[in-house]
Amino acid sequence: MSVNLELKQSAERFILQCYTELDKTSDDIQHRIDEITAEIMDSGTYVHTYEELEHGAKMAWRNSNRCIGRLFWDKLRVTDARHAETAGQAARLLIQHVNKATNSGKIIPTITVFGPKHPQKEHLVIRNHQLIRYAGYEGRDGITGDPASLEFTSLCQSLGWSGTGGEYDILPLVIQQGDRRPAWFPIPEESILQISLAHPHIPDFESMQLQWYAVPIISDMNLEIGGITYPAAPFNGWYMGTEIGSRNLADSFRFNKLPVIADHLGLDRSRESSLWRDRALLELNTAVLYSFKQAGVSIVDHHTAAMQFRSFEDREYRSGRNVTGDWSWLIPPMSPAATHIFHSSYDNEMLSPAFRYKD
Ligand code: HEM
Ligand code: NRG
Repeated sequence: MSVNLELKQSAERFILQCYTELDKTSDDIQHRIDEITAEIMDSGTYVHTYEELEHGAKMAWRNSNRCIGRLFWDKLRVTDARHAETAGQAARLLIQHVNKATNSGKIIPTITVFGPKHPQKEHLVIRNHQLIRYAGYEGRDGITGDPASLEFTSLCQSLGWSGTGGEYDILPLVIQQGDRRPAWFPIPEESILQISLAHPHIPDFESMQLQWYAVPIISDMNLEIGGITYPAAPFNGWYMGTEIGSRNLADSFRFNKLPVIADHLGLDRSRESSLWRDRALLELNTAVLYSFKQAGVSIVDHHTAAMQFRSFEDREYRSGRNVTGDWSWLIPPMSPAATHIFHSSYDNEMLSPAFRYKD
């Protein structure tokens, strides 16, 4: 078989950078590149060692231009799930991911990597956007739950799943092996840590019955390392408060909670210039941070996150690496100009290894 040149070059570039960062000798590097070249000639692809998978996944996080949380890239916990073949085996490993990453609230940044795309073998795909997410239902009097989940919720229902029709129904895991019909698996209730929102000063904030889950676990991106694509590699860190308080619960096309919060606060919604939206946003974000803290669940506010991102930038430059970033995603959706990121500019070149959207 002739060698796949593009794959060989991607592999070489990755091994050189990875092994250099891991302080390997030039002999080690040459030996590994020769080995991979022979393997690609023989089989059309190559298999990462655990060490390469682990460091490659960390590099992909470090290269995530849209992520403000990258200071901790070297602390990622990498679980090798390349042995999983069936949807059932994958579901077990995903529930284990949820449990171990949640860690009773002291969240551990974790990635579980399933088998790569392969010229001869079928691979697994996770159909969920995040492992834990709320369903969305379209009814006669509007949408209940998360409007962002309408399409995926319909898929789940077409597979035989049904929820309660409530505002905060947890969706099942949906896993597809090759071209087969996707299989669904409920996540055990006791595995899903959720936080009811209360406010440190506003009486009866709880009566609005707002809540969110503890751990965001993105499950619909490809992880690419050295030319090898891992189509199922869910990862998590912890939340930045604004993701919940300024977007998920606040966006008019998501849970749209600002009007009901403003009414609870007794604000004047008859004119925009009362800034009722901004006041409601501030109290909602306060409640998110306060409630997660009270529950002992890891979360970061946007000012601290921006300061951590500045430390990341400093440390990367000291290590001789350039920092790439996507300004429009890095700025927090609340008081962006109060962070240094707003006043900086970033090169949005996409480096490899990387997390990439699927087609
Ligand atoms: C995006 C924070 C961990 C990879 C983001 C965003 C935030 C964030 C605020 C923007 C999300 C949005 O606007 O929707 C954090 C925090 C972490 C963390 C506080 C705590 C440790 C991680 C980890 C990985 C990662 C562990 C991967 C190993 C990414 C990627 C995106 C992203 C790929 C872009 C997602 C997309 O394009 O939809 N992160 N992150 N992050 N983060 Fe992180
Ligand atoms: N905005 C999304 C989550 C995107 C990723 N955010 C993180 N990632 N914090 C949401 O559910 O609000 N992470 O890996 O920690």
